[in-house]
Parts: sequence; C-alpha cells; structure tokens
Amino acid sequence: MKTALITGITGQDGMYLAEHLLADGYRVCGLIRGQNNPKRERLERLLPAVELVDGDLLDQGSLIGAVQRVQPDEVYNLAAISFVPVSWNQAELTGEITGLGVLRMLEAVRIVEGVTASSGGGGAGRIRFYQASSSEMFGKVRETPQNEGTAFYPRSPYGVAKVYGHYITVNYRESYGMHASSGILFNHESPRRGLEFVTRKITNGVARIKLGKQRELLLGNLDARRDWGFAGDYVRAMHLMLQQPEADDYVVGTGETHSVREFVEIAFRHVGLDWQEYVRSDPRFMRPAEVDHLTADATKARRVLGWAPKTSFQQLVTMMVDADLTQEAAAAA
Ligand code: NAP
Ligand code: F7E
Repeated sequence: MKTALITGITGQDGMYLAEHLLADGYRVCGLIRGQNNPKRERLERLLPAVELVDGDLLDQGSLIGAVQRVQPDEVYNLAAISFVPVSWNQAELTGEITGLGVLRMLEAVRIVEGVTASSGGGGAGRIRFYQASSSEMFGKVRETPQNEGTAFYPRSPYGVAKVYGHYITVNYRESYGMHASSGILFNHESPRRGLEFVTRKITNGVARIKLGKQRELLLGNLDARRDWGFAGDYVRAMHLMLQQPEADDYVVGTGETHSVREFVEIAFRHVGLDWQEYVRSDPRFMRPAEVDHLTADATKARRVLGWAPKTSFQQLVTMMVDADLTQEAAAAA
C-alpha cells in the first residue's frame, strides 16, 4: 500500500485528490494547520479515512516532523494562499506561504531522506513530490495557447510566488535528483470551490436569486477569459505525474476558453433567468493588473500521461448551479 501526504487537504483539490487516492488503495495523510481549524470537523466527517497530521507551511520544523511521522511515498503540495486578490493585500504572507512554503516542503523531504547535492543527479530519494503550479504564472501571456515552454509573465503577487515555487521545484529536481514534478494547472472548479472565486460566486448567486434569497449579483470584469475545467478531472493528472519514471513539468487544461460573461449566461439560463436583469458591475471586484485571456495547450499531458478532461464547460456550469440549488434549498428549509 502506498502512502500519500497532501498539504492543503481542507481545500477543493485536497479533498478530490484524497478521494481519488483512497479509491486507488492509498493510505492518505493530510497536513492541517491551526489549533482550532474549523474545517477539521467537516473533513473528519466527509473523509474519515484520511489521517490528519498537524503542520503549517510557515513552520519548517512542523513539516519535517510531518514527513518523518507519515513516511510518505508521495507528497502533494497543494497548500497555498490561492485567492489572487488577497495576494495584493497580503503580498508578503503570500510570498511566505505560496512561494517559500514550497521550498520548506522540498527541504522537509530532502532532510528526512538525507539527500545531499553530492548524491543528486541519479534519482536520489524515494519520496516523489508534486507542486501545484498555476496558469497565473503565464499572466500577460506571451503566446496563445500556453504550453510548458511558454515564458512566464505573472500579474499578481500570487503569480510571482507561484513562479518561485515552480522554479525551486525544478531546481531541486536538477540539484538533488529528486523526483519533483510541477503541474501547471489552469482554472479548475467544482461545487467545492470557495465562494470567493468567480465561478462559485456566480453559481451560488444564481441559486440564491432563483430561490428569492438574493436580488442581484455584483461582479467585476466580465470580459476576462479562462480555460475552466472540473477539479475532479484535474487531480487524476496530479497522480499520473507522480507515476512516471521521470519527474517533469506538465500543463493541464481543456484547451477551450470562455469569458466570465459566458459563464454567467449559461448559469442564469440553466434556471430560466435572464442574467442582464440581475448582474451589476462593481469596481471593488476589478484587479489592479488583470490576466485577460488563458488557454492551455495540454498536448504533453495527453501524450505522456494519457490524461484528458471528461467534463465539458456546459456540464461544469450546470453541475455547479444544481449543487448550489440543492444546498441553498436545504439551508432555507
Ligand atoms: P484552496 O481551496 O484555496 O485550498 C488551499 C489550501 O491551502 C487549504 O487547505 C488551506 O488550509 C491550505 N493552506 C493555506 N495556508 C496554509 C499554511 N500556511 N499551512 C498549511 N496549509 C495552508 O485551493 P485549491 O483550489 O484546492 O488549490 C490547490 C492548489 O492548487 C493551490 O496551491 C492553488 O494555488 C493551486 N492551483 C489552483 C488552481 C485552481 O483553479 N483551483 C489552479 C492552479 C493552481 P486552511 O483550510 O487551513 O485555510
Ligand atoms: O477569477 C474575474 C477576475 O478569482 C477569474 C485561482 O484558483 O485560478 C484561480 O485564479 C476571473 C478573473 O480565479 C469577479 O477578474 C470578474 O479575471 O475565479 P477567480 P483566478 O484569479 O483566475 C488560478 C489558475 C489559480 O491558480 C488561483 O489559485 O474572473 N472576475 N468578477 C471575478 N473574480 C472574482 N473572484 N470575483 C468577481 O466578482
């Protein structure tokens, strides 16, 4: 039986990945932070098979202790400050967690395994490492679509921190021979997405408007375009990366791009409403520097990993609206 340690276990991807690995027969351990994390109880209820281990990406000793205790075969580093607007208000903290946190996880693995530079180059160490990199690294895109060779031009402190996380992962692979892979994932969503992200904000808003619990939906830039996929599909790609003989970098996305406006239209139409009667523009949701347009070229992931998304854009939007309708109706009852 293989053992996986997942950081960011309470997040959207952490939960889908844990389910995927448990179904595959893994022992799954999740790093959880804080003395009274409100998400602990929910996680224990939904995924009782996951073993929780205390630790924080800001605390090197706690990460070494977690790797020592768990003795994982695979480490998935999903923890981060992941909401882009927060990264302008808390730029230093974002650098510490989303950027330097990656270094601390890599160091924890390296120290526990006793890997040194002199032992590098030959596939040193047993533990395989996954870094959750992001299409936000492409930012003001240099070419379309974006692949593993596309130059980075991040547009937020979050994107800059992710570029550091990506390159330090590549560097540990090259310096120490560690099996460390970077998955450059484009936006992926689900009914478990946080309410602050635009997709879930829209689907939750649509459900509440339909049920008469909300009158309007305030949004920022409707022209932004993203390559949106389903999170449940994307965690399969993470796992596949760590099953390859050699570590590498992979772009993961659908190859289709849609505007926020298109997402809004489909979501409102699904419940029989005209979006233009409810959506209002609010400058509070505009960004100081925007990422206008992202499209993935996931040819390498398809070819090497045999990975392909199973969920269409239309299915993703309607799945999220339906889940929010069910949840909001139950909350009202
Ligand atoms: P998410 O739902 O925001 O989850 C973030 C996780 O990080 C939470 O479990 C959070 O724990 C944890 N965390 C934050 N600070 C921490 C710290 N100091 N120590 C330990 N844990 C900490 O994010 P997600 O959507 O699942 O994304 C997973 C990863 O993929 C992130 O690194 C994100 O940046 C990256 N990514 C996401 C997407 C996407 O579209 N979803 C695309 C590309 C890359 P708490 O519950 O304690 O806050
Ligand atoms: O914004 C626009 C906004 O916050 C998407 C994270 O998982 O994916 C995510 O980052 C777009 C932006 O996600 C609102 O300006 C309009 O252009 O849902 P989002 P994101 O910034 O793309 C990447 C790949 C990650 O790595 C990140 O961790 O939607 N938008 N109006 C809005 N966005 C929000 N949040 N709220 C609005 O009202």
